[in-house]
Formats: sequence, C-alpha cells, structure tokens
Amino acid sequence: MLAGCTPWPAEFADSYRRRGYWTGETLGAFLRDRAHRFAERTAVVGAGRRWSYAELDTRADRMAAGLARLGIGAGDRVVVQLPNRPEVFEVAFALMRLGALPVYALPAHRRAEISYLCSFTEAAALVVADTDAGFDYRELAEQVRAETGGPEHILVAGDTGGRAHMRTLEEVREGGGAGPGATAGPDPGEVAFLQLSGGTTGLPKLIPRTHDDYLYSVRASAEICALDTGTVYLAALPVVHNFPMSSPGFLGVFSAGGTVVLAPDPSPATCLAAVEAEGVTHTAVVPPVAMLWLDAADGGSQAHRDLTSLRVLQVGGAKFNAEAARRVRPTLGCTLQQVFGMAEGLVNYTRYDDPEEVVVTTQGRPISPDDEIRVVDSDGTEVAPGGLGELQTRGPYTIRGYYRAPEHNAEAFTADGFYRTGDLVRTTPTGHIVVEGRAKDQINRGGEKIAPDEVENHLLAHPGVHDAAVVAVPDRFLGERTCAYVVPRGAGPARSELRAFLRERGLAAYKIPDRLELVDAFPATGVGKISRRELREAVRAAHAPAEPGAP
Ligand code: OOB
Repeated sequence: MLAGCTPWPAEFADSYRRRGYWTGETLGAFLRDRAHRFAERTAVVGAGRRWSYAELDTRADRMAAGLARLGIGAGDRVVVQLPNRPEVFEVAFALMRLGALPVYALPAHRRAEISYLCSFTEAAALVVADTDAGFDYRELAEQVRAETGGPEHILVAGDTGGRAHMRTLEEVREGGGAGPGATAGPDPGEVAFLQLSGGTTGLPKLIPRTHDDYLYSVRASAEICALDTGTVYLAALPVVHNFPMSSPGFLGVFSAGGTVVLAPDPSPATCLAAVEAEGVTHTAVVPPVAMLWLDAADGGSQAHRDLTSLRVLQVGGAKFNAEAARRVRPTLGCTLQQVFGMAEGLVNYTRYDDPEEVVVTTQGRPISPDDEIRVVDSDGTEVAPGGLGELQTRGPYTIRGYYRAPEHNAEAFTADGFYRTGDLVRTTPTGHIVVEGRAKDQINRGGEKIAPDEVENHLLAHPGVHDAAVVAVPDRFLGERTCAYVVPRGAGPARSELRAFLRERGLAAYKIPDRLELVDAFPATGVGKISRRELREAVRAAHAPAEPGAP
C-alpha cells in the first residue's frame, strides 16, 4: 500500500475478499465495464454538455494518455479542485487509470487549504477551473505556486487566460493521442484517491480509499438505493464530497447505468428546475438545503415546478430535524432517505421499506453485515444496548488510518482498529442509529465541517490576538454556526480587521467565524493547564447565549 497508509490486517483483507466485498476491480476498469454495458446511454449532463458512457470512457483514456505524457504516473498525487462540471469525471478516471491519486479539494477551498494540500501531498499537478461562481481559480493557482513553489503542472478546465505556464485540459487530452493511456493499471488493493476529512485538528487529515474498499461501498449503496438504468441523479452538492460521490452518488449511478445531472449550485431555483427539466429521480442534500427546497416547493418561489419524477430525497451530512423530515413526503411527494456517513468509511441509510417513523427519527443503519459498530462510554467500555455513547466502527470500507498521520492515528483509531467517529449515538432495537451529539472537536455548520483548532491557529497568527477560542453556537437553519471569542493583545484589532485578516490568509469562507466577540479574558478554570477543548467549553458556558428552541 502507498507509503504513509495503514493497510487492513491480512486476516481482515482475506475475509473481505472471501465474502465477496473486495472483488479486485479498479475504478478505471469499473468505468470501462460500464462503458461496454451502457455505451450509448447518457452518463453525465452538465455545463451544457451530455456525454454517453462510451464518450466519458474514451475521454478518460485520452486524458490519461495526455497526463502520462506530462510525466504523471502511478503513485503521483494530483490536487483536483473542480466544480460540478463533466470534466471532473474525465480527470478523476484518467488519474485513477494511471494509478495516480486525485486529492479532492472542495471548490470553496482557498489559498490556505490548497497550498497545504499541494505541499503536504507533494502534488505533481493541480487541476482547477478557469472561473466559477465569479471566482478565478487560475489566480488562486498562481498564489499557491508562489507560496509553495509547486506543483509542477497547473491544468485548467476551460481557458488559461493566456498564462503561459498553465495548460488547458483540452491541450492535455489532445496531446495524448488516441490512448489507451494506461497499461496494466493499478493494484485494486492500492489507494485510488485521497479525500479530506472534516477535521478536528489544526491541519486537515487525508483519507486514503482503495479501489476495492470504495467500489464495495458503491455497489452495495447502488443496491440499497435500488438504482437502475432509469435513475436520473441530481448532484446538487460538490461531487468531490463523499456523499454525492459514493452514497450512492455518481459512482453508484454509473454502477447501475443511470444518468448524473450536475447542478452548478444547490439553490432551489437551480435544482428544482433541473428536477423538472431532466426528470430527476434521486438527489442528495444537506439539511439546510433540504429546508430551502421544502420552503420553495411549499408555496414558495418554486411552487409551480412539476416534481413528480422525484422518487428519493437523501438528506445527510448533519442531523436532519424530525419536524423538517416529516414535511418531505407531503411537500415533495417523494421518499426521504436519511444518510449518516463519513468520508472515513461507514455509511448508514434508512431503507425504503422502513416505517415512516423510523425514516423520520433515525439516521439509518449500516451498509454491510460486516460493518462492526460499538457504542462506548468515555472509558471505552461498551454501553448497554440503547445507551448513549461514542460510535466506533471498523469494516470492509472503513479506513484503518489517515495518510501520513501516525500520531493522530494513534488517537483516532483504537488498538483493535476501530475508528473513533466522535459521534454520540444510540441504537434502536431494529439496529438503526440515532445521532444525538458529538464528542469531537468539530463544528458541523450545515454539513460543512470546521476544526476549531484550525481557525484558532489562524487567528493566533494576528499580532493583536492574545488568545482565541472558536465554538459552535446553535442555529435554527444551519444547526450550528461558529463564534470566535478573541482576547486581544493591548488595544487589539477591530472585528472587521480580523475577518479581513482571515480572508487574506486564504481561508475558505465557510471557516470564517459567523460571529467574532472580543472579550477581556477567558474564564479562569481553577486548575493549571487545561486542554483547548476544556477551554472552549468554559468559554461557551461563560459567553454563548442559549438559543431557545435550538436543537
Ligand atoms: C459526511 O461525511 P463527512 O466526512 O463530511 O462528515 C462526517 C461526519 C460524521 O462523523 C457526523 O459527525 C456528521 O458528519 N454526519 C451526520 C450525518 N451525516 C454525517 N450527523 C448527523 N446526521 C447525519 N445524517 O458528512 C457524509 C459522508 C457520506 C454520506 C453522507 C454524509
């Protein structure tokens, strides 16, 4: 396995193969197989284009050949920051066919995140869009180059705007000839790509997923979600996120021969129009987006839309309030499926034949009979059935360690290989999981995960900041928002200055605190050295207002 990754112990790997979970297929071969089976069917619609399975397959081959000509090959890391456009699939499959690893960045990431990803992974290339949603990613790529001295290649979906040191994807593809770019292809037990974790530490961790483990979760998800060639899936969230990628996501749709429609943004105006125009049957959103859609369809701006094609609305990424959940069927006329997953692996779904009450009040049950889950107290002892505790899991598609993070791994995984999810849950007698809270240093801002540590470190870099604590405050719409409490040094900076400072440091907008409060001092705790976590608790208790009716 790629250096810096933790393999499954041999007895587990053998058993996952024996039980038919790991089939020895690579993601590159998977697309080839589907291109043979579903050749002329439409694989992807987006940005004004429609590609058949055969076309996507040919493009991926040509792109692989072109990337190989640039010197990109097995084991190389390539940071991919692309919005929801068809090229994202072409590039991802091309890289995976070469055995090179896409490192998926979110479109919302900025210089701080992209520079870190490029340096940490020693990326050979960075792939960006020209512009999207009013933002110029080529300028961002230039800043990353200036800051890190790398990566060697900058490839642009669209137009380079005359920048001589960048190449367009089209040039790369045309430079490759007819393909095939890849020869024998990578080992299915190898890492196929790296995905970002939500993060609980100062620097985000990277999640290595293998061809074998990921494709198992994809096939099983497509089956649970009953996808087929008639499936039209709307990707409303950025497809580089695990949820729209594999739960069942675009890969599940490709597995079944359906069509993926790429939405440029998750707004009700864009997405409900797309449902009507393309006859969308399935889609996936985070809770705040679901609430916007419900309001828009329920006498709001999109009330005139014909949504009869829609069969399933998946909601996940953060806890979906039961009251909102109850509105889904009457308002949108479709089945709700709750999805509780994590990029590290484990994904839970409510099933289509679960009673409505289970669908509305639980976050589902695991994909696999071999997903081992246990609920433990703070000492690591299993609680009685139905009791509240932290969820730990291991199984055929849950990683055993983050990439190049031995110290963090020693904390994030138990000695017997269970991943400590940091989620506080209880299970029901039917085996469904209810997420009740969190035991980890993370803020879940409507599905977007923020590590307080990371934001605090940026604030502490300001000379006028003595100390900072970033905490979650309850919010009816997003579930949680962020508030940064800052103890200034001397006169200290103004709040607007601190915000501008964080933006200048190149932090993604969703990580910039919603609220900034300047305070004289943090509460004294009586004891000597306390953890950041305890400090945040004390700050929250002293300052944060309790919001009536908040979850
Ligand atoms: C998904 O993946 P990540 O890696 O962005 O975040 C995982 C964390 C979980 O540990 C949990 O804290 C939270 O997000 N979460 C939920 C949830 N789904 C995720 N909390 C409550 N209810 C839910 N339904 O968010 C993700 C990955 C694959 C599929 C779906 C979501």
